[in-house]
Amino acid sequence: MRVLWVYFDIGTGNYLHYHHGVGAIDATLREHGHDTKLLYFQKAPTRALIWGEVEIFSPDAIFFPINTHQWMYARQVCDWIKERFSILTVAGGIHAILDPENVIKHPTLDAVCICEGEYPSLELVENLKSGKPIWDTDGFYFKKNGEIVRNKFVPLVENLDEIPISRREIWDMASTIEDQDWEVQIMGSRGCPYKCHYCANSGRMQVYRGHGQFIRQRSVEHVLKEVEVLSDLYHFGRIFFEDDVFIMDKSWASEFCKKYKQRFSFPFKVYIRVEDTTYEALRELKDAGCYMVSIGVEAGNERLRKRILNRHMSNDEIVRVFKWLDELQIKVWDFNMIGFPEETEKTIDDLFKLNRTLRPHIAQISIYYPYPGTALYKICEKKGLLSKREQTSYFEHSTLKLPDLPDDYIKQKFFEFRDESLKIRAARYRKGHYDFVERLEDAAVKSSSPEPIKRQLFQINGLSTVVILAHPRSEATWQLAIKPNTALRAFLGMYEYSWQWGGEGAYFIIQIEDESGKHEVFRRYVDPKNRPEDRRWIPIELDLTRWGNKIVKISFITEPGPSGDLTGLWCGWGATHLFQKEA
Ligand code: B12
Ligand code: SF4
Repeated sequence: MRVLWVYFDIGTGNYLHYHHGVGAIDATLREHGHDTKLLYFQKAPTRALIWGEVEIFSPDAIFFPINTHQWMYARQVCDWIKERFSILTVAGGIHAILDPENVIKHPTLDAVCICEGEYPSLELVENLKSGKPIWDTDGFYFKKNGEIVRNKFVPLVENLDEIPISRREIWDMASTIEDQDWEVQIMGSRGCPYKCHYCANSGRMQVYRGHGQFIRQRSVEHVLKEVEVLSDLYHFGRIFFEDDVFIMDKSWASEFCKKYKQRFSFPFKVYIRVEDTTYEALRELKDAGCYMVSIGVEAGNERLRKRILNRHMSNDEIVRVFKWLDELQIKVWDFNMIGFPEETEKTIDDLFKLNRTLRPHIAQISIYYPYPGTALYKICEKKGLLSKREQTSYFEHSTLKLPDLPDDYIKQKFFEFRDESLKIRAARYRKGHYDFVERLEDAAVKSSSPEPIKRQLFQINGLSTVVILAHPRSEATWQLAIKPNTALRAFLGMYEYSWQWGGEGAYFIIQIEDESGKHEVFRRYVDPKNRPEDRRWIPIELDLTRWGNKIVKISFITEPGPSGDLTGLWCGWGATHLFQKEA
């Protein structure tokens, strides 16, 4: 049988992503000889494209893995398919599990998988193949002659090692890995012991009750086998173990660390939860090659965190774990959210403050999105806070009607937090005795571009740093006392967007104004679109000794190239700082 996967990954940062659920079901189907293909969309497709693909592959069933954000795209594509074909349309995934009654109501959808999909999908496809009726396949709700048929829930897969390791054939893995900065993702477990009110896992725990063990872990050997299989097939440099909480079972984590480091040297990252984390567990992770952990901070206000989010860790506990991570030199990526019910200006402020204390390497912010089937969704519903708006990601707008916090305010705080996170990062990587990127607020700025001068994370040839983003024409000026023996260092770069389109490069200019007037001390034309040698970080160093012990105005100026075309000139002043040379 032929199964066509249609997977939407729209509004999720423009990086290609792998999906473990699809991988696991796909490996199960392939093991039984079924033919599969993936249509992967980062932009909404057109009807003509969908029709063309369906005609070419001629599937027997079309499978939609859906989360809440992507359900709107799946619905649309389902409608288009049914305009022309009578192929079985099936939805599954977290949104289908948490809200099956609403999902199955969609007129052009034939079936919804209400549980883990490996065995039910196999049975469905085998039934199709043998020509048996499909309507009594367990694990699904069906629409049969306009009536909804609700079949039994299939117990959770008891032994995860039974699920074949996916070779990820339907994915364009080479591009996905490169897009993910040479990282592959693996999951060693299912389930989470916590019950955070906003998280789909807490809803899933309810739905799965009575159907088997919610928390399951693959054997260490099986996970290591997957690393081996993937490293035989693909070229990658790092691994992300995306288990919801990597250190759930300390003896499992310890055994994993010991065995992993004997066989592999890929640096890796994991999610951890503050309460489960001990110094010893972190030390073992570090020793095995863990270079980064992700931690949910989510709220800075302890009361809000406990009452609304059902997260019971204290700020002190969070600070303690961050200290350990600093000591062990493990980087941290923390997750934060704003826009909860009962959120106030003060609780948002608390989140900023806590992050300033924690100094994560990356601080991610999103706007709370109520997922059907979760405890917090029900609270929002009860309080009348839900709007009918759907959003394609949680980086857009609040979908709640919060009486005290207008959407515009939340959005403004969202952007402020993003800038704050870059400031924290710039401070962490502070260079020299005066770092201009960190001290951007001290500058007088002028810009004729609609994009203001601001901090931005630039990645060029895999090396990322926070820059002062300065679309031409722009000028940022600092008034400073220059210490004796000072030099200025910077890395100039134009973002990879500017390599393909837009204007013909830009001038990076440094000007110093002293009592005798203005002096242009540096000018460099950078044109990555036409000059491949400019597709890199360009290091510069200037001797400022002649201004030692003087107060000067130092300006970083960007101007368009000779054509005067201002489009797409993403100019970045990276790691721009003053330092004292050896005497
Ligand atoms: C790894 C992960 C990612 C990865 C991989 C994406 C993915 N969709 O799997 C990345 C980093 C890319 C990611 C991105 C996002 N994620 Co995410 N992610 C997870 C995480 C931690 C694990 C998912 C996982 O692999 N689980 C294990 C697999 C085996 O389970 P599964 O995917 O549910 O699949 C099983 C069943 O659902 C079913 N099934 C799944 N699909 C189908 C399809 C058919 C046809 C059938 C029959 C069955 C079926 O069978 C599968 C096997 O048993 C979960 C939390 C969690 N524990 O689930 C959040 C989670 C899925 N993410 C979430 C969100 C919000 C996002 C983003 C929207 C965030 C954003 N950037 O805007 C994007 C969306 C990306 C996308 N297009 O799906 C939410 C989704 C909530 C919701 N109700 O929609 C979750 C649940 C976390 C949360 N906040 O509660 N995520
Ligand atoms: S700890 Fe993480 S995965 Fe577990 S319920 Fe909370 S948010 Fe979800």
